[in-house]
Amino acid sequence: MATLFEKIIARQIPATIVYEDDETLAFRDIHPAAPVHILVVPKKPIENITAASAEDINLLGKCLLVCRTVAEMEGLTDYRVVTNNGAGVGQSVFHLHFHVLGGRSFMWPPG
Ligand code: DGP
Repeated sequence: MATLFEKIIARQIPATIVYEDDETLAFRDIHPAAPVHILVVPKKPIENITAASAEDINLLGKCLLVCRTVAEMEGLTDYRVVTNNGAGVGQSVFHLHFHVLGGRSFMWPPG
């Protein structure tokens, strides 16, 4: 069954899309945890980092550079990039995504 993010990629569910190219999509998180909270996803349906394979190496790098692109588009110089890998650490949508968070200060380590 298609995940929520596959449906957003396919335009079956609306989202506020801020960036798209042939391999990735970036859209605003519906429950923002910061003034800027954007999700960067590969269009390829990879569940998470654990499920990625060696052939995904360029795509994973591309996703990180898209995180930088959207952060720059939002005027951020300092920002956090997070991926939750597995339900035990908070992954709720099983389509790989990178949270780009900014516009406020953050604690380290995260709670
Ligand atoms: P995670 O918990 O790491 O799997 O993050 C999933 C994120 O997806 C969470 O921050 C909320 C966001 N989200 C859930 N449903 C929707 C939706 O329908 N639209 C958008 N734009 N974001 C969603």
